[in-house]
Amino acid sequence: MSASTSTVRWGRAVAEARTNIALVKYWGKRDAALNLPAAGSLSLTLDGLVTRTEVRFDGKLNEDRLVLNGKAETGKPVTRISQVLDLIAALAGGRERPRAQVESTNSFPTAAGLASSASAFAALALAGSGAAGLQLPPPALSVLARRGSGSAARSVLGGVVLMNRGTAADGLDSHAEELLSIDEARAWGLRMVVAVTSEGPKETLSTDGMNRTQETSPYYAAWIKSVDGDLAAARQAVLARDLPRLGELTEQSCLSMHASALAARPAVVYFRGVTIEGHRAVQQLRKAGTPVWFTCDAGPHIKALTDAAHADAVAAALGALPGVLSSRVCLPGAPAQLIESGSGAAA
Ligand code: 2P0
Repeated sequence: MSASTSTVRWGRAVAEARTNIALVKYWGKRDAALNLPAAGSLSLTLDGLVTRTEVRFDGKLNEDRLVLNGKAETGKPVTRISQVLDLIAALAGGRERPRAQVESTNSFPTAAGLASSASAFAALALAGSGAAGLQLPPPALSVLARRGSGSAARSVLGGVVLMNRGTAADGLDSHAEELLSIDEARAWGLRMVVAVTSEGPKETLSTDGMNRTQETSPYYAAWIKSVDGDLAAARQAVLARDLPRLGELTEQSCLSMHASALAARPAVVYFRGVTIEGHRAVQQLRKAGTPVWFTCDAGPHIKALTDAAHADAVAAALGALPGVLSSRVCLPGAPAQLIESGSGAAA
């Protein structure tokens, strides 16, 4: 082991991060190697959908190990966490690092299809850097999480989060920032209803879906061109606490993103029948006076932005749709948190 490595305190740490739902979506990259987004995005961090991750550097291990919800993983998931741990080692000044035991659990059933790389890589970035003795400020932590997964950059922060596209070639200005704290977002009364429509892993992974959209969709350029304006308008709507305007932009951004994906060749289709029925139900609720707006991500689940006074009724209405397995109301969530850190088994 190099001299510089021996000065790093390789220990263990535990961190928690929550998933987030984008109101202005991220879909496309300006640099694949550094995982830099082609445009900014805006999200709500959600309470209750938590990933808890322990990283323990251990000089006795000869490879990184990942245990996800009690099951040992191999292959690509391990390679992805190893890459983030290598970046942490570089930040810590170590030329080499001990291998690590990483154990991660989700507070929500992975089979429900809500398992998210956002909470996973935000928790990994915080636990990994903590286990290497680093106390990274939120922008640096967000940059690190972004290297694991673009949406993870946002889960480092709580409340309403703005992800900056950045312009620097090294990507160091491409990080998230808090636009409203968890307390401000809760005081406003923001709620996200999540209706789970199917079990099992998604059919096209987000990274593959967005890459295919970027490479083949004739509508990709128009989609990216629309994001800056939507983002500026959504930022204003958040600062003005204008829920109808934010909701309108949320629904537009989601449908524009999916329109670009639908036009990819071959098409990237995340909707199922129930997803479209969810959109229709949200429109009908809105016509009847409920402040609620539809969104969905790289999967068939229905999400609806609403307020505290209407969230239970929205969850009940979406929960009653044929094909919806369960629905829940999520409050704005907290930033990623370091739960424990200390010396571990690292030699
Ligand atoms: C978002 N999604 O803004 C968008 C909307 C899904 C649909 O960010 O390639 O898993 O790891 O950076 O973060 C999912 O993309 O993609 C995503 P990578 P990620 O939430």
